[in-house]
Amino acid sequence: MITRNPYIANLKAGYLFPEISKRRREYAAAHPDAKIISLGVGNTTEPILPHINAGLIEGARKLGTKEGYSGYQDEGMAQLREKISSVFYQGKFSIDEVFISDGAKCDIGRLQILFGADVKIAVQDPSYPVYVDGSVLTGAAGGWEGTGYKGITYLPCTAENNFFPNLDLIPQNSLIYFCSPNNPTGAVADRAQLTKLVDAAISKQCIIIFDAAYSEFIRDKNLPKTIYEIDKADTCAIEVNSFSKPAGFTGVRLGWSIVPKAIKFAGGESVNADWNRIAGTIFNGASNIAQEGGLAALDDIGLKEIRKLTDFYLGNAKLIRDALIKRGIKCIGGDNSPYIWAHFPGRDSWEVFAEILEKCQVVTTPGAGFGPAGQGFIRFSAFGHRADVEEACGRLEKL
Ligand code: PGU
Repeated sequence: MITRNPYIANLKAGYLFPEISKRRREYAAAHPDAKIISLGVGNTTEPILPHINAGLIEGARKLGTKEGYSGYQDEGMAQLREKISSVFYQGKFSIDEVFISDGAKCDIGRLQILFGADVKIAVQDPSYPVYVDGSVLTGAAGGWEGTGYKGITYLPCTAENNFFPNLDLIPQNSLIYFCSPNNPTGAVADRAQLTKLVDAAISKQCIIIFDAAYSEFIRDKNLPKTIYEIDKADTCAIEVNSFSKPAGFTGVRLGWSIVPKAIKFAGGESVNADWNRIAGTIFNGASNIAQEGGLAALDDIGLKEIRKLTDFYLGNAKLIRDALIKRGIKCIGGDNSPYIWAHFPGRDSWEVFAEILEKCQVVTTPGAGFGPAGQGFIRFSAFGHRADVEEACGRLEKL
């Protein structure tokens, strides 16, 4: 018999979100009359807005015509890559630095192949579980030890440090995962903080994978929406992003990664060239239909729809935040991000998760699922229908 991949055996628990779904199903089975509301997984709920949807429909229509048909498209539709560079990065990147993906999560998984099993990892704690679990899968992290995985440097982001980590903890020559607006805390790093991060990465010869999946939720004009607003970030940072949350494409699947040509490995080799090689080998591109939808999302009307949709979810976030504050629960996030990070000091977050489910029939996500520093916190997602969010907020009175 073939032996099991030992890296998979290193994973301590199942992936966080299926575990939450399992607990929800178990609760529903035991309480068949409960009207459960999910503020758990960050899954979009609102219909795709008409102009962007028309782009998707047009994409499908074109495939049924001789003139409009298209097949494999290597790194993605050139027009979309150009548009991404001009809309989000003032045309700073050439199209061969913009890689279209089927979503940020999928690209994070593939990007880990760039660095292999020997790379040192530094990660915000708490953070989106794919950074750590993916590192375990590639062998860059070892087995579970104490409260975390061996080989991972956890960078605690707590109320004490205003949810921005101590950069002195970052090891030399490491791969740093950084997400802003952050999932799960909702904290957004300001320009001075990101400048410090880039400076630390350069001086310690690190590469940053910057996850900007929630950048379209930033409303404060002083907050950077991309790491490339920071000088020299193009020498040390890869950025991943997605149409999932801003355009409602969680089920459509479309994202992108910026891999600047200026980033080099220790031996001087081009990271961009290696990424091109990897992507060409194991990825055959995002759906052409999704890419047509992406193009529609980035023209003037599409961008207005993105604004409208993100405004809607931010409206939900405000309701949740206000409801929690009214209950005397301290929280952050929810103003420039669709997540609210609520503090239940001294409590076990899985226990609080169970209590909220029991008393309010509201599904949340326990902070401990995002890393050791998430203990004592609960993440509330603002992705829901307004009526459900309003009802959930009312039920939070029972806490
Ligand atoms: N990056 C971050 C920081 C995310 O929070 C998510 C989704 C993604 C990437 C995924 O983007 P795609 O472009 O759709 O691949 N996070 C959600 C969904 C859970 C999951 O497993 O992806 C969440 O609830 O955290």
